[in-house]
Amino acid sequence: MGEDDEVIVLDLWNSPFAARVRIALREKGLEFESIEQDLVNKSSLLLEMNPINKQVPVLIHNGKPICESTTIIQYVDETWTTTTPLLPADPYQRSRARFWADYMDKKIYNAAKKLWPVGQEGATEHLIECLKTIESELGDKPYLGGHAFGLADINLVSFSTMFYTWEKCGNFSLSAECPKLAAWSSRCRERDSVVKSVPDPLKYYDFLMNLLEKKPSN
Ligand code: GS8
Repeated sequence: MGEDDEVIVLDLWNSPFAARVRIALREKGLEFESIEQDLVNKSSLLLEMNPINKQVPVLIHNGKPICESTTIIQYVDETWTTTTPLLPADPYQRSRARFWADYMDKKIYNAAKKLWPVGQEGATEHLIECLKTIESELGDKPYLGGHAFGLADINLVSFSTMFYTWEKCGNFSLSAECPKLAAWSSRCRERDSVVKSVPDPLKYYDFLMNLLEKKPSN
């Protein structure tokens, strides 16, 4: 990173998508400024930097905005190449990393969203089925990409802040259903980049319960 590089994250402590960006930057050993956003009253900076989606996270690198967490991680990897690759070099393995990174959003996140405020019919079973698919892809590898922690791991470990909430709302045990995935989560959560970036699962659970209590039911 050049001395003049300015790296800013339009951030939100409880956003798993923003956590991904914090993890990627920390894996690269980069210094960055985090600017916490208010999603109820969106800042003019957020609206200017992400006018299409108006969402966090946004990475602002030397004044240029990059949006969408998975795109940001890939940008970070392609921009700061000297340390800790986040994607494999081989094109086929890169495509697999991207496939699994996408699976976390399309399948896991969408399945988990159905657990609250009131669990929908079959929501827990569907989420467990999706988690088992990852369990099987993981097999006996330490990380989804093999020996190196990378893009697909980042996209899933960002959700680990919600694992306890999923277990409580879905009434299941991750370690009983998917022991390899639970062990993978503990392994990832020993990494400094993850410890510093992913909020404590109990804190996330309390935050969500408070939010749901305040929301009128309809
Ligand atoms: C999702 C970002 C997102 O949902 C990504 O970056 O990967 N696909 C995107 N951000 C939420 C906060 S996290 O729940 C957000 O900014 N919501 C505000 C809004 O949609 O208005």
